[in-house]
Amino acid sequence: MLDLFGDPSPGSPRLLAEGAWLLPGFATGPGRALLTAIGTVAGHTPFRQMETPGGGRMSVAMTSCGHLGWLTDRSGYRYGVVDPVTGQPWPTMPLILAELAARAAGAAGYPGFQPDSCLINRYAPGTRMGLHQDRDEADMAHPIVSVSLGLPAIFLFGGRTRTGPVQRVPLHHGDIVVWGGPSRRFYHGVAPVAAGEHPLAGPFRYNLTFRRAG
Ligand code: MD6
Ligand code: FE
Repeated sequence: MLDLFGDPSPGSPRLLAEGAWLLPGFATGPGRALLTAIGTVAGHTPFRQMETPGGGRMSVAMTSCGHLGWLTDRSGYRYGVVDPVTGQPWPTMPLILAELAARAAGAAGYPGFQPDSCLINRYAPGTRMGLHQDRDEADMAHPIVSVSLGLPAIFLFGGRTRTGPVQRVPLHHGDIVVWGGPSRRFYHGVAPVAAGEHPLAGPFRYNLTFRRAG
C-alpha cells in the first residue's frame, strides 16, 4: 500500500500460523527513530559475532538491551544480566522500543506484554539464520515480537519439526511479526540476505526480537 508521498502505510494483519501474525508496516512510521535507538544501544554494547556451542561463529552480529541479554558461547545458549564484552549490565531498553513492542503485541491479541529482553540482530549481505526454535525463555506463554528494519529478507517459517515444509515470508522495513500460542516453538530462520542499500539502514538488515525471557 502506498500513499501519495510513497510512504508505505500499515497493511492488514495476516495470520501466518495459529498464534502468529504479520503486521505489515506497523513500525514503518517510527523506523528512523528505531534505528537511532539501535545506534545508541550499540554505542554502549557493541554488535558482536558470538560463538556457538558447536564451536562455530554466528554470521549474524548481535547485541541486546533490557534486563536480560541473549548469549551463546561454547557452554550453550542462555540469557544473562551482564554483557560479557563490557562486563556491565545490558543498556536499559529505550522507551520507544518497549512501547512499540507492547502496542504490536496488543494489536495481535496479546495485551499487557512487558518485554524484559530485546535481542538486536544485524545481517550483512550474505548472512543468514539457520532453522531453529526459540526455547530459552522461562515462560513460553508470552509471545515474541519481531521487528524488521532496513534491507528486506525472506523469513523461513516451518513447523513442529526441523524437516517439515517451510513457508517463505518476505519481510520488509517496518514489518512486525508477533508470535505466540500454538506456534511459539515452531522452527524458523532467515534466508541469506541479498546485498542492497537501504535509505535509512544502509547495507544492513536489523531485526529486533522482544521477549519476556525471565
Ligand atoms: C530474524 N528472527 O528475523 C530472526 N525468533 O532476524 C527470529 O529468530 C525470531 O523473528 C522468534 C520469533 C520471531 C523471530
Ligand atoms: Fe528465533
